[in-house]
Amino acid sequence: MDGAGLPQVRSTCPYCGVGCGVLLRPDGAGGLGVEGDPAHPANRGRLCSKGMALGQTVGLEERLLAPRVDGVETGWDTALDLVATRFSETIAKHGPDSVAFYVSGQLLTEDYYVANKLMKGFIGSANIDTNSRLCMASTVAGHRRAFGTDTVPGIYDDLEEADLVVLVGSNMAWCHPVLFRRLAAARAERGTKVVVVDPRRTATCEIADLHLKLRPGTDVALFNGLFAHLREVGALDMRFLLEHTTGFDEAFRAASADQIDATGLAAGDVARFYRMFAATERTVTVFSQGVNQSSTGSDKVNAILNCHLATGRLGQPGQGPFSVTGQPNAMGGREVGGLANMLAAHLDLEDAGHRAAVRSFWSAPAMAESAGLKAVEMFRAVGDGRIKALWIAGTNPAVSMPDADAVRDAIRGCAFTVVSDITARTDTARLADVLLPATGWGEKDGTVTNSDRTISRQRPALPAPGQARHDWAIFAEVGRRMGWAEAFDYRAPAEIFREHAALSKIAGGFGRDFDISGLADLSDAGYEALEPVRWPVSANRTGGRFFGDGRFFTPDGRARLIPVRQAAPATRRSPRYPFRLNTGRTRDQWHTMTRTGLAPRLSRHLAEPFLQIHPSDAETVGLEPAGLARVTSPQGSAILRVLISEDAAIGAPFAPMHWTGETASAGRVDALVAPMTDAVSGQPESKASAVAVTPFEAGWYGFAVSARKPEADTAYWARVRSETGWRMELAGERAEADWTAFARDLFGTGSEPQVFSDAASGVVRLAFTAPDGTLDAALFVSPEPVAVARDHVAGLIGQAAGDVLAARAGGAGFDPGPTVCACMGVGANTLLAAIGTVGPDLDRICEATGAGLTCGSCRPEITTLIDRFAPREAAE
Ligand SMILES: Nc1nc2c(c(=O)[nH]1)N[C@H]1C(S)=C(S)[C@@H](COP(=O)(O)OP(=O)(O)OC[C@H]3O[C@@H](n4cnc5c(=O)[nH]c(N)nc54)[C@H](O)[C@@H]3O)O[C@H]1N2
Ligand SMILES: Nc1nc2c(c(=O)[nH]1)N[C@H]1C(S)=C(S)[C@@H](COP(=O)(O)OP(=O)(O)OC[C@H]3O[C@@H](n4cnc5c(=O)[nH]c(N)nc54)[C@H](O)[C@@H]3O)O[C@H]1N2
Ligand code: SF4
Ligand SMILES: [Mo]
Repeated sequence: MDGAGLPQVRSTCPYCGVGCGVLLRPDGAGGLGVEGDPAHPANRGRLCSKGMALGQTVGLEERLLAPRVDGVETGWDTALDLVATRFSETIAKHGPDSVAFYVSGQLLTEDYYVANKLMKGFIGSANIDTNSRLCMASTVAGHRRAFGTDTVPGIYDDLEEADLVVLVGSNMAWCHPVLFRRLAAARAERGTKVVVVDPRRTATCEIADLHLKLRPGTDVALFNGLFAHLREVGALDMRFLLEHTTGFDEAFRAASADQIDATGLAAGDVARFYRMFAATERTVTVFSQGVNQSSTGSDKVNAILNCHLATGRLGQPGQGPFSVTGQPNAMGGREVGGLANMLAAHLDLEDAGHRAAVRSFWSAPAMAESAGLKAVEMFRAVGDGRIKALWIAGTNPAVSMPDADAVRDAIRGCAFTVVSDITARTDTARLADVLLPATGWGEKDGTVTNSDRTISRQRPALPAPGQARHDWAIFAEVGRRMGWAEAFDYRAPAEIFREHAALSKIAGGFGRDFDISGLADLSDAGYEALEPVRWPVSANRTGGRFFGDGRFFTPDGRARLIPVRQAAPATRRSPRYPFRLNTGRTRDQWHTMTRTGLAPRLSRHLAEPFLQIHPSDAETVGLEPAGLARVTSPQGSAILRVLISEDAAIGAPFAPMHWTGETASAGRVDALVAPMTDAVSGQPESKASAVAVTPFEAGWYGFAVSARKPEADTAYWARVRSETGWRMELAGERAEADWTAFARDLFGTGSEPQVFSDAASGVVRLAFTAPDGTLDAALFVSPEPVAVARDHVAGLIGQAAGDVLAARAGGAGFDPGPTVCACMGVGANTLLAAIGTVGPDLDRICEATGAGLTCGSCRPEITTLIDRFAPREAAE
């Protein structure tokens, strides 16, 4: 209880794999106060901008509140009967492999466990795959090849105890911000050296002693070169290699056959990195999607693991390879075996003994015997009719899968599609035959596992809205209706958790890593009160690091070094498609924006789909700053705002993955991504598609603000929320003949606007006022990219309409510029002004402006502004 007497609920942030603890304080009217939990070991009270804004995302405006069949609201009985009947009929007629589930690392462990059990033990197919295939599959494959199991050896504290941290293909400053702050703090304290390996310069480079801007897809060459260097300088741990590993000779031979030139890096930089690595016992190598999302992702992982095994650097404080997971429950999904090629509890689907043990534990009538279809293959099978009934839960594949237009068409063409989501307004939900309303974060009740194996509770602080039900309850009810009443007779998540924990004892018995049997007898009250706990939790041991004892989960107990060779990305460039498109994340949006998009303050930072492109590339293809680019690939096309920046790699522009058909006209970058996958893991290559870039020749540009959601039908538009309603960027090929008619359509109004029109410049401005004289909507049109102070104009909605049409619209007030600090709404111009007055001191600038003091996620960007714009002599 807090001072106000309202109950305070301890829960976990639903976004990234850092897994920060949060304290929730419901206000009794549907709202939620959110702060960091000082007692949670992952964040110790810190939160990033996304966590801080969680309270702005729990409103019910966009929520799906009742089941729908063919777009018509219905009761649960009708919807679930239909789902059970259609799945049963399809299986009876075409066999178990004619149906599939596509689920998500954002489901809770209990949800995931039930879905996996239903498919693998009862339907009798392994056609359950997950968006983790797009995310962690290469790491899973690499871990299993080297360790025998999918085991993350280290813990977060290692980042603070290391003397060298190498970040490979990880933009930690934006994607794991709280972990980044922990690392930055440790570095300030003990002088940790940081190396970033990324083809582009990111905010993460702010704390880098060395940034290796390697050519895309050449990490294997870099780490193979390191392996060879380690031997050359005598940095190998011969005892560890002899006693605890196999495969050295072959792996070393493969490594020495590679040429470091492939990376395109300066020899001096490479030598410096190799010297640092060789000399530093306490080294942690963090890796993320720049490694995983590659046609050689598994080999990249093993190239990194080889170097740690060769030096014996793992399982000790401050040492080890460290895969940081993306989604809040990526790890939990792996633990329940949610991938099509895994069983439950880190057991192997291909092992008959493991299968038999799980079959008997579940009393399963029809165990899957072999691996099911991995995501890319699965949607191909949906497209060609082999899969006839599909259930998608907690993910938005029409946006996030490679070759997204083809995936969208496949889902649309599927004979029967079920989608469980919290909203109907997603590109995927729009294609569903049956739409099921799930409870969302803040309402859900269960567990998640973060990147360092810590299991934490998500606890409900809000009631389930409308008819929404928990995902586990929906899967279980369908299981019961398909005829397996006893096996799916769950009444509470604690029961499911206990079963999951009991099953892991079998895994422990087989000598596997994932054993939480110590939690199998947890009472309901114990589950309710469960504190964050790191697995394993068994009679033998709790938490800690793996492999410190040199024992691995392979048949001979030794780790394997894996021979890997550098290979170019699978998608080939050509004169027609000369660029490599890199894709990924921005600081304040989460994936397809269904939740972060609800928080106006998160939409102020990078509020449009963009193409970050190097000045030399921009010049080659004739792009203008702030203009628009058309990007095409053999798969599809997109129109993106041009952001010219030396941070981008030459030849490899970058675009965010967040924009959808709901938020932009042509911003879905996965429409461009080729469905090429890693041969070992099946993970798609999301970061190296061959594309062409040309200017989009806009006849006009527009900017709109509105109290209500505007609807456009122009070649380019992108729409986000503002504190007062909505704002939208627009462009079209040819100017409209009648801007008043256009604006009325845009804003859905019949009323008469005030119009300012300047024939000489082609500038047109229209303003609609509400009956009380306040500004309702406004549109700014110009033949050039529109220059107005956007935040200022958005702020005029609901105010006296006054000067919005004045010649220098927005010029009246100071333009704070694009938002840098989302928590306090501090813009770049405000920060530049502060740099001018207080000098190039980060803390003083933060004090002066209020930026960077709340969650700190923007501190790397403020440092960049200081580096670039502070007067040189003052900066010394
Ligand atoms: N703000 C925010 N945070 C998130 C998410 C989000 O949507 N928004 N999503 C979460 C999820 S699910 C995930 S998986 C993580 C992802 O976290 P990250 O992996 O850190 O994020 P990405 O932006 O996908 O990609 C990381 C970097 O890989 C680089 N890269 C591209 N190609 C190569 C290459 O060939 N080699 C190397 N070394 N690097 C390369 C890119 O330039 C990019 O900077 O983030 C999690 N956190
Ligand atoms: N080009 C490119 N593509 C990528 C990536 C990339 O870097 N580049 N990254 C890939 C990676 S790593 C990932 S993880 C994926 C992420 O891609 P997705 O998983 O497709 O993205 P999300 O927006 O997180 O989708 C989650 C969906 O679940 C819904 N939802 C939220 N909470 C709940 C709940 O409790 N229950 C249910 N049933 N639904 C819920 C949300 O409204 C949303 O529609 O994208 C992948 N695609
Ligand atoms: S770092 Fe941010 S997004 Fe990730 S769990 Fe923590 S608060 Fe949530
Ligand atoms: Mo991910």
